[in-house]
Amino acid sequence: TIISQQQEGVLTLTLNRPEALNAVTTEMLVELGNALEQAQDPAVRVVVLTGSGRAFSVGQDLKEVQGRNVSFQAHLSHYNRVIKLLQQLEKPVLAAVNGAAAGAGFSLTLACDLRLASEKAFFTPAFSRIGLVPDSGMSYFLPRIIGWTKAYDLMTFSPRISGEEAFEMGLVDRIFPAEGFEKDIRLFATELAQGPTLSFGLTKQLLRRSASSSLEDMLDYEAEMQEIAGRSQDHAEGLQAFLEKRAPRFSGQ
Ligand code: LHQ
Repeated sequence: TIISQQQEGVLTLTLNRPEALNAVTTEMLVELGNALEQAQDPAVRVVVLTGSGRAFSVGQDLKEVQGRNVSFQAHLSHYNRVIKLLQQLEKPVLAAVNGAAAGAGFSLTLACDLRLASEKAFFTPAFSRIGLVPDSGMSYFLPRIIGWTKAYDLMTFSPRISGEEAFEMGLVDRIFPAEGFEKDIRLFATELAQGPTLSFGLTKQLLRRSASSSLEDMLDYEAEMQEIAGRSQDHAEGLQAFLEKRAPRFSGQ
């Protein structure tokens, strides 16, 4: 249910149940979690999460849980493992949103570092429409990305948000034409993978800490991270390339 492909430092993980609009099953979550654990390999410098067919993912496969007296807490532990792995990866994680992202499918995109959307993408929280509350990190990420009130509004009324609207509210970072979307994502990701990915990873750690820290703490933590970045090969190369007026060749180390 997950296709994993690695090329030029980019690991692409594709949610692959196109006949079910990539509705999420337990099997898919276990496979995705395992693939994300493998993505810790330093040869992987960027991770792309996308969906096959016309949707990104419509969230939990409601047929899998319907009529079964599931423990929501137990079931969500599978989602939560994936959300934590996406956040903990010390490298850029890109959501390439090719179509519908609903419910926990929407949440998955929020745990990624950037959302790159096709013109055909749309987002809908969906939870409130079936009497549930947001899960899989949505209540954490959404207010931090678009602000408290807007997040409350979306999570309560659950409208369909087009890629364009999502872009305007800062939920989507780039929009690409539907035609050639895969190629555009590949180019974007490959270029990013040639960047100073160690510094990207440290920056991600800073942002994570920033979500619940004081200025004092952040100043100390920035200095700590800069101590690491400042001793990296990429910093030495970046500095030298700047002085020699040429393009840097970063290794991610
Ligand atoms: C689906 C689904 C789906 C099964 C479309 N499941 N079949 C965690 C813990 C435990 C339990 C519960 O959940 C969670 C986390 C969650 O993710 S809860 C939220 C689950 N997701 C939703 O509620 C979204 C439901 N889907 C929709 O609102 C629409 O399908 C959207 C807006 C995503 C797409 O609309 P359309 O493009 O108009 O497509 P459609 O509605 O016609 O759907 C196509 C087919 O896919 C249809 O089946 P059919 O047999 O009529 O062709 C849908 O029933 C099926 N489908 N989502 N989540």
